[in-house]
Amino acid sequence: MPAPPHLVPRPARLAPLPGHFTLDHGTTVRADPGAQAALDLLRTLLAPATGLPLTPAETGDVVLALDPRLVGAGGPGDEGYDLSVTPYRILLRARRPAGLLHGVQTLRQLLPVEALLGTPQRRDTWPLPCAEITDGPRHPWRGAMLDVARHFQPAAYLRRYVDLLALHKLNVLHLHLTDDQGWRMPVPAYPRLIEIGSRRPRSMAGPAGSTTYDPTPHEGSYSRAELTGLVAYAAERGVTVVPETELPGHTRAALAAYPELGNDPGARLGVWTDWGVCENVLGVHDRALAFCRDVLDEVMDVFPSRHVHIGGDECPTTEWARTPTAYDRIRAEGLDGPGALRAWFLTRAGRHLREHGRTPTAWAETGAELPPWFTVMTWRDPAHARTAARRGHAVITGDHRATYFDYAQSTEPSEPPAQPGAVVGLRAVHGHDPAPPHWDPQERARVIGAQGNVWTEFVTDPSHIEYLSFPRLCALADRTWTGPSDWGDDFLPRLRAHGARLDALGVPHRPLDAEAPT
Ligand code: TNX
Repeated sequence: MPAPPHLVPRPARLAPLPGHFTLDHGTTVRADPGAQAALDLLRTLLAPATGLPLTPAETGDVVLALDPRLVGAGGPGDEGYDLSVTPYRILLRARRPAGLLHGVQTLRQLLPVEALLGTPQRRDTWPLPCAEITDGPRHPWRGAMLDVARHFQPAAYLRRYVDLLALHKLNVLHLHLTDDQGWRMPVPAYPRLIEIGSRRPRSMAGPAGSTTYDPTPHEGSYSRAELTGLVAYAAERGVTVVPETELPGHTRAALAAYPELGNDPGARLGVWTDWGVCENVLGVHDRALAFCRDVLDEVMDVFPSRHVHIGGDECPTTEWARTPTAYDRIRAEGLDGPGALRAWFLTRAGRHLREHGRTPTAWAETGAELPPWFTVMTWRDPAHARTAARRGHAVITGDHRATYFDYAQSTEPSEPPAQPGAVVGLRAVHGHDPAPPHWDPQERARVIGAQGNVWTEFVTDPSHIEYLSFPRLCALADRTWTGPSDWGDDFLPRLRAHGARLDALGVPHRPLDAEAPT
């Protein structure tokens, strides 16, 4: 039997077969009506390098078919597919369109690596090794978070990032749209969120390169059309864009625009130029609650995702402690204490989302502080994921020691600027198990997946985002799509071969031979 092709993520089941199928200018295709989107994607992806017309014909050499009765396609939900490559035919089948989109990415990885280049190649034939593949994901949530609040990235770049996620069968782009240092999404009733909140002034506090603040002025925001366009672009690639607007902390940019939303209506707060945790937070009053609803209404209008993220992390209570009426309000509801006030806020906002059929999603500070109908992302401590699962939450793990891609990938001095305080090596990502086997089966079942988080305090440009993301996202994709793999015998050799694909796509990444095989 031939050696298996090196794919990332590794398919659930792959049987290599002798021989090749060869795509050329005469190759015909047939797509079911429900498979048209997958065919469009295949054409779009292959066009720049191959120029292949993939002409439609009743008896296609390449067949893309939707088959709701398909039982072979592995994995939960809607994302599995079956792919059969023989010398005479390629047959890609799935129960749902999302599975076909993943199958297209597998086809793309089976082709010679030049197929991923962005310019026409002098090659008439494009062979793929024969194989039978039955594939599907282990976890339904396989994501990456990009913080576009600390440093804005243009919408065109987000499309490229979506392309890179889709190549790896990652299916969620979580956009961190607001924070103390910038508000990036327009909300029609609050124009100053952009006029003021999207512009970070020059900081006079000290030198460039500081790890506690950034002296450089910075600004940027998306138009509604850019965001809806991104949502559609991502959907065509099987990626859901999940928006996050932070509440009730990490809101200094909003408070700079509308001080009356905070705890001191007379305050003159600029957009924050420091990094870290800002003590200015939303006030406990009806104006702030109305603001949350208005923001979330616009968010729901622009983003159709089932999950809507409302932040919730790191909310200092300093200001609330100085405002006697803050606690009066929750005590009247039988609640008390700093944690209760934050939960009170999130619960209000969460109920609003629920009434509109969405699933409220938030960062977990302990895993035990929110109503169980929240989907939570754990980040501080791996133990929080189990606490949250025991309470009945759907859980996405984002443990900072394994999935925070703003930390450096090694201690080598050649690493680009990164969040100080920890190192998240490739091996930590590879070894991250979102739902460890020693947990109870019900607890494990509540873990819906994991995501890599690219916070951007120290990241200004796309090439830096990509260097931090790769190859760590490859390991995350392998872990969340396929499950554990042998580091030295399986993962590393596949990753090294996959490096040629990253290079063809012009993705800056940490060198792949830097990792020791044992
Ligand atoms: C913690 S994780 C944060 C972010 C920072 C990040 C830096 C989380 C929910 N909050 O605001 O950017 O650490 O690593």
